[in-house]
Amino acid sequence: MKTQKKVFSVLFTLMVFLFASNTSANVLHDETVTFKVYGNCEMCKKNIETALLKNQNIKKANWDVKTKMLTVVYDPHTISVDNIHKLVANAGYDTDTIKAPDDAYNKLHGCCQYKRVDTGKSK
Ligand SMILES: [Cu+2]
Repeated sequence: MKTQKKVFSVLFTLMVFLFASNTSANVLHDETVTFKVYGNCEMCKKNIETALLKNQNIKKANWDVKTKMLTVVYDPHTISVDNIHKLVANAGYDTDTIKAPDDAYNKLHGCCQYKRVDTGKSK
C-alpha cells in the first residue's frame, strides 16, 4: 500500500512537471520579428494589423504609423517570416522584401495609397 502511494505521488509530480514545462515551452516558442511596411495612416495600421491577426499563428501585430515598422509576435513552428511578409503584401502593402500585388494595392482606400518605392532593388 505504501509503495503504491509513493508511485502515485511520483507520477503526480511528474505530471505536474510535464504540464508546467510544456506551458512555459509554448511561451518560449513565440518569436518576434520587426520589418518595414509602407503605408500612410491609421487606416493602413488597421488594415495591416487586421490582415495579420486573422491568421491564428500570429499572436500580436503592431504597425507604427510614424516609423512604418511592423512588429509581429508569431509561432515559428506554424508560420514563416516569409509568409508574414506575404500576408501583408496580399493586404496591399509593400514590405521591405515583398511587393504587394498591384490589384491589392489598387483596392486600398485613396488616402492609403502610399507612395510606392521600388522594392525590386536589394537593400
Ligand atoms: Cu491608410
